[in-house]
Amino acid sequence: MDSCREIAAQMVAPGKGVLAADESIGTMSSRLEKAGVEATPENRRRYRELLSTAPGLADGASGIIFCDETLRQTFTDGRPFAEAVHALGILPGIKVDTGAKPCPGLPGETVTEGLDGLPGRLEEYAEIGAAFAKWRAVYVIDVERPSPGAIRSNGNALARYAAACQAAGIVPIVEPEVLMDGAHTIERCAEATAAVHADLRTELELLHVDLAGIVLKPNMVIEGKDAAEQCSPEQVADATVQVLRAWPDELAGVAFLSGGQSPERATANLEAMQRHDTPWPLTFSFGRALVDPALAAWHGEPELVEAGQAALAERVAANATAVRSRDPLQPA
Ligand code: 5MM
Repeated sequence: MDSCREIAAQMVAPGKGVLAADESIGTMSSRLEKAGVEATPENRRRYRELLSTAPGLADGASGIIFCDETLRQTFTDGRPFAEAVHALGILPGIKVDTGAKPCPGLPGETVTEGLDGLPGRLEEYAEIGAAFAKWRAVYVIDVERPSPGAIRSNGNALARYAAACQAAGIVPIVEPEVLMDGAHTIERCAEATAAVHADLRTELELLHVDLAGIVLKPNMVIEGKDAAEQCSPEQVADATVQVLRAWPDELAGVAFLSGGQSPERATANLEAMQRHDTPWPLTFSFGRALVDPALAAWHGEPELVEAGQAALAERVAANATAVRSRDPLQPA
């Protein structure tokens, strides 16, 4: 348990965030194809190696989340991904959920699956070298949703996952994502996110999950992507921190997902959060807001690997700088 606390603290150390490169095979394949790259296991491997070996990545990234396929692949030089990123000073993590699936009894809502056999899988991932894991629950907003059933089903699954991870000595990233889909207001997002978090805290407590040994990965509290007006970074930061204040001080840290925001907006919102005095660090665990520019710059061309890496390094550095602005000991 103590090792979970130490690793969680490393993951959210000042000036550091986590790169989410754990797209499932289906998601990664469609993103590659959209970028004009053939969706093969080798191209998915090349892309993850490009990301992992971006020069200076360890300056701003404490960890990288991979999916099962990547964790079983190797760098071009034959070293397994976990071993190779460890050597770069970066913690390897593994997405262990098997996806958000339609929830029986709750049309239009999902429950994330993957609990069957989880303790055995975690044992194997620990042997392969994973330091932390990730599980993402997904909640939609509309007039009647997220429903109490979806909130409770997903909260319980997140807690069971987190408890299993800590028993295996692996830090759980606990990701309750309230989607930006829709035209809802920031106030409605705050209401839904608060309800999701309240249930999640109860479920985590019931299963004796040590909050000092988890990293919470929530959505920012923000208007829906089809809303008429976009909120300012200050409005997003105020609303987000207000919802997060219900979490106890012992929580190791908060690492936000980007949720479909532009890379620049996600960074500006993260930067605005730093002006709030909170008992836990507020950092990033972005996927698209870090990797989209890299994929666009690379688009599968061997001679553009450096351009892709430069695009990733630029986004990681921007977010690391934003996060560093809260620490008076670090230059902003
Ligand atoms: C990288 O995307 C992750 C996995 O997605 P799928 O299993 O659906 O392919 C995803 O969980 C990601 O870690 C989070 O949603 C954060 O990513 P964004 O892009 O929202 O920052």
